[in-house]
Amino acid sequence: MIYVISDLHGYPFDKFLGLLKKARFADDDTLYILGDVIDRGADGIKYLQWSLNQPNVTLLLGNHEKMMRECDFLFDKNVSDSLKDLNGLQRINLTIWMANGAEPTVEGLFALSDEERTEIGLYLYALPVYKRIRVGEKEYLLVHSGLRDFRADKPLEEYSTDDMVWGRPALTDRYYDDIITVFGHTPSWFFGSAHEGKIIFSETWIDIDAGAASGFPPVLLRLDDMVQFSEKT
Ligand SMILES: [Mn+2]
Repeated sequence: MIYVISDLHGYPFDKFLGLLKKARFADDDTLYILGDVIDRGADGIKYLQWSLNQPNVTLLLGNHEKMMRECDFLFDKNVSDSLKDLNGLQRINLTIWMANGAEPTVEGLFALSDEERTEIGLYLYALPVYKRIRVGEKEYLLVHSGLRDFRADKPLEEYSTDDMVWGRPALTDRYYDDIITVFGHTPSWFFGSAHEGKIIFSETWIDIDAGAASGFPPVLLRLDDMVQFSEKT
């Protein structure tokens, strides 16, 4: 079975494990987390440390992991001990990330050993930006934000990383006719209060960001049969 979830944003890690248990997620199942495990909530670093050790869990790059990566100077103990040494671009990158809820992630990072911090730094650079998968008869494209400036005839390699992690689709947008695009990043409440806390299924895409960053429980979706799991179900 293939499961997808997105935008956990530091959602309590024990609750997340409870969700997997509820779904009877097993070693021969696969979970794709579509980015943004860190920031806003407290447990972001726990997701990074956990997922990098799970052979059947793939974390895709989200814009928050990308911001963290752009602050990789924080992984250098000497720099983190003396933030005054940061150059202009490093200060800008850190300011952007902090303005996007990075405080608990930065605190978590400083609490790690040098080895643990290095391991996470290398992991961030290895995160894939998108995945093409097949589940049963259906083709899926998994990507954090959907595709900015989408054109059906444009090869995926031509989208920049930012097009894939910072896009902001409209409810009326259409992607591929023969591939279902699954993304997060835009919480479903953004498309109107009727969608609050729920996954949105359109004809060509599925938005699985139920809004954990805004207090709505995340929803785990099983692609094989479209069964949903959350705190309530
Ligand atoms: Mn995002």
